[in-house]
Amino acid sequence: MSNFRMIPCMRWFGPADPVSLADIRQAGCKEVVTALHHIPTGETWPVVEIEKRKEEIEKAQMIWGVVESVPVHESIKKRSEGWQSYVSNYQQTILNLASAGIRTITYNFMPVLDWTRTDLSFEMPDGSRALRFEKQAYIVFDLLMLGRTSAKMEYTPTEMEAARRRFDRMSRGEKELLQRNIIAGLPGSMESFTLNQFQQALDDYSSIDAKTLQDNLIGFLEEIIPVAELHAVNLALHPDDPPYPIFGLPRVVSTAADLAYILEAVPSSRNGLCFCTGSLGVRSDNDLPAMIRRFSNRIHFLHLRNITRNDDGDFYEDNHLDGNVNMYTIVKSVCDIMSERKTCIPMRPDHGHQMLDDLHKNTNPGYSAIGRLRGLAELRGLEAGIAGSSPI
Ligand code: CS2
Ligand code: MN
Repeated sequence: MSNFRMIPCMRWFGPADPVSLADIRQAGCKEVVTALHHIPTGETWPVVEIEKRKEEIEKAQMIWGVVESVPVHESIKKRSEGWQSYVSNYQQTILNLASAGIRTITYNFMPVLDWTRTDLSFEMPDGSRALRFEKQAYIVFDLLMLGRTSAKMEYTPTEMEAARRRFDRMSRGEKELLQRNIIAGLPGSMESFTLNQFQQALDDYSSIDAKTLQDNLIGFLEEIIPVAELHAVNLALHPDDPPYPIFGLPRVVSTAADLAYILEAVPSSRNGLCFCTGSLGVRSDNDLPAMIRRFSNRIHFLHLRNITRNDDGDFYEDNHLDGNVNMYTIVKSVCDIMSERKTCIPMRPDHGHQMLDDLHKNTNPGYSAIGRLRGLAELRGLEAGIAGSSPI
């Protein structure tokens, strides 16, 4: 039997999270994934605040294993005024976390918006609720509610006509809900916009194409990876979600070629990935098991989650063992790389369905306790079956 198992984790949004540390422990977690969400993006995380959070987790008999996320300030992504001082703050935060013994940091490099969905309460056939991205709803918002100027050039006449008909049928409440879902900030994302603020944030990127954004990412890594090396910290870049451009914004962390470019440009092993199967799996041209093998020793953290997609660009978050991501081949590949590398990789079930008692509770979309507990249990069972059948 292989000794190297994924480290079961769950994300915790801090003291205000309706899911408690005790809940997370009872779900079978050894480690907690969290961030200091109360510190504004761009500011240095003070040692005292880090220590306070760490002690709270240790009191609940777990470890703060992974930080998710230390968000990257927009000035760094745009290389606009003041970016150097935000880089210095980021470097100091890496050092402060390392001094507390926390050595894996997740971040993303998506402009303006973190992850994006159009429906946060999509009813599954069994009555549970899932998160969904529906292209037509996204077009309704982009074209008819936001009214982005170049949107017209990006959609077919049929798509625009269908969007107009849909918009005319929508009630005021449905329109408000759609807007809130897209720009009012999902759990974990630090930004929340009004329509005007959102348009302004998009305009700020008008001169930034994919090549520039990619250069800015590499430039950022060249500044922070030496610090991570010095303090033995693993940086784990989360892929784009969804993994294609939206609202005319460039995306540079979506494909195997994107990941290869980033990892080769800054070849240190500290420059690594948070391998999120739910994000990368939305593209049918991403061969996930092949990517796990290819980027093996650069994978520092795993988000295991499933999606069901269609050819229109719609997807919903499916049960962890159902959907287009073949979870058996994923977990099998992860077991293989862990025994090759002789290491255990932290893993969280990422999101889960709202189900059972949680349907009647106030929950963070995607982050209710029971759905994630189910996902984690299924993933660990799958792993135990695979690992148990392999030689020592
Ligand atoms: C989301 C994000 O994709 C996800 O899991 O929950 O909040 C994601 O964790 C961050 O973008 C990573 O920086
Ligand atoms: Mn993820």
